[in-house]
Amino acid sequence: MQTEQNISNLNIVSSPKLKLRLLNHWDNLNRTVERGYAGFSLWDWHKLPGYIDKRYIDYARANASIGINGTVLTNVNANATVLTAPYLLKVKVLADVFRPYGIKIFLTARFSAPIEIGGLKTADPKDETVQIWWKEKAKEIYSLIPDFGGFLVKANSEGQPGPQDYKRTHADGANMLADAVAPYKGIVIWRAFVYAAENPVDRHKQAYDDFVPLDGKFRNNVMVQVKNGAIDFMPREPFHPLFGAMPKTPLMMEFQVTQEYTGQGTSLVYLAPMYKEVLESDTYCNGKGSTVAKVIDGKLDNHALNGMAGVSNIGNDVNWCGHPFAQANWYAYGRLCWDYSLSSDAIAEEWLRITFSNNNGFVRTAKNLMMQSRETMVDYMNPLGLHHIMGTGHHYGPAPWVSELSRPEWNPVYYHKADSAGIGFNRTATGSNALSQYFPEPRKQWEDVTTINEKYLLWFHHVPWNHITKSGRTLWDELCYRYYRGTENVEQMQKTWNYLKQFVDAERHHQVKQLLDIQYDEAVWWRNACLLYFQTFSKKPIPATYKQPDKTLDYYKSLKFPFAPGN
Ligand code: GCW
Repeated sequence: MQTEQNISNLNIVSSPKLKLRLLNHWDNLNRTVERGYAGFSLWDWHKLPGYIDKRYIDYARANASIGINGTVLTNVNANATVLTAPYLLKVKVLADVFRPYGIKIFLTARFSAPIEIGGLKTADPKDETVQIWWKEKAKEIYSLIPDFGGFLVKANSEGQPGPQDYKRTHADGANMLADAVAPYKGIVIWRAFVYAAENPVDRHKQAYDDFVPLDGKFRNNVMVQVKNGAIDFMPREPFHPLFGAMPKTPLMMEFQVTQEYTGQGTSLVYLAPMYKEVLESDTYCNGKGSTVAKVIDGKLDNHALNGMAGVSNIGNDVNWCGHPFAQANWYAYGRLCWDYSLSSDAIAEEWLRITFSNNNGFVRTAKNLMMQSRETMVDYMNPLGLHHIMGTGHHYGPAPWVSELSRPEWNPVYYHKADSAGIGFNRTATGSNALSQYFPEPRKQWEDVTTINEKYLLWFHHVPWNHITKSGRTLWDELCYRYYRGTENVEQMQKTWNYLKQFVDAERHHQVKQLLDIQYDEAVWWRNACLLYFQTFSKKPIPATYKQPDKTLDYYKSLKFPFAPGN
């Protein structure tokens, strides 16, 4: 009705393509939100269970309207306290509020909970007292929440405890929890986002190395949740090589809706094109047409379980997501869970019509703005396959020069490998050979610098500065071209938004305008800082036709953001 379509002859049959359509909140019990840019957590744990904030109901309604049917309330960097009796009473109240809207609750399980809140000496999954502890915990949870969805677990990654602490495998850990929830039809979602500082192998390869040997070893109520790419929600990543490589295990997609690496709280970046790019990528695991979407919907391998998870961008901000356009990403994520074959364009159009205006001129122009925003962001942040060159800790802004962090794979220099010869990560057979983890067709396409789609060029290759790219420009000139094109496009976005003033209420127009001004400054900052730094290796000038950076590299290196949000 809000899109003003004729409803006199409604005849619509639509059923979801995926069964589990989940939000993953990275919300801490103290209400801070890891990588959250929309205020504090919605969950007011202190006042629960007595006080039911009206927003819990609004949250459930909003999610139900786009088909989201489950929510993980707590951060994957987990706190065992949520599994204690007083907190479970609070969780029960939320479950009761969400139930009428068809939304199930899941919790993150801290693997060491039996020690921390159970008083046991170990959390070894092969230890019987540990197994019994989890069985009792599951029984307690289900007595309060009979339709509890299950556990999401991040184990043995970035300091989280896990089965490997006891020389057990991820499957041993997941299966122990799966056995505890199985009597109640619960499931365990085990994350594949694992990498270890002690492991000298290219971080790109580590999850595959760990998980592929475990294919077929998980209980049938376990799903393995895989991020869209092998590194970490970068502005652009090739699809994760695990998709298609574990046919005996249902793999769940994990997208990031919150904009940790894609402009945080200040940038207008519509993410549906990024999600679609991954979903439509062809893994070739069962021959041509074996897209990532077909792997996760389970049809290729007859899996009963299937689903997607999106790391939430929701907080207690007055408009839920902070940036007025960030809500489009929540919306688009939900719509794609329901039907991943919808186009980004169609979803943007729906969202604009129900959010701003049905004026066709407005919709056409604003949709263009949204549709180009992701490519623009890639251009001014991470063009040509560059990745992981952001600031330390808060991940805000550029810092490709960082090289001193204790873990090698936390340093941007690990990823871009710029030197006097060139730039990029050689992941071919002469380098880390991460490409060997892909099926032959994508591998062949990507291993050859002449056939690779240049959007992935520096992701897979270390390329000489004088290499001639498809445009005819040298690599260095192409890098400059893309960084400048990105900032020019943000300028264009500002102009377009100014033109749209006539269609949008003054308050929201002004909000977006101010944010676009910040985005422009950030784009120039990314461009200048990265080009000045890479220039110390290329020793080539930024072509004179471009406006030259007005600040020095030292200036950019000196910038500090001690209280940047989400950290
Ligand atoms: O993207 C990175 C984030 C961490 C996050 C981690 C993960 C929850 O920087 O904040 O931790 O990934 O996905 O586990």
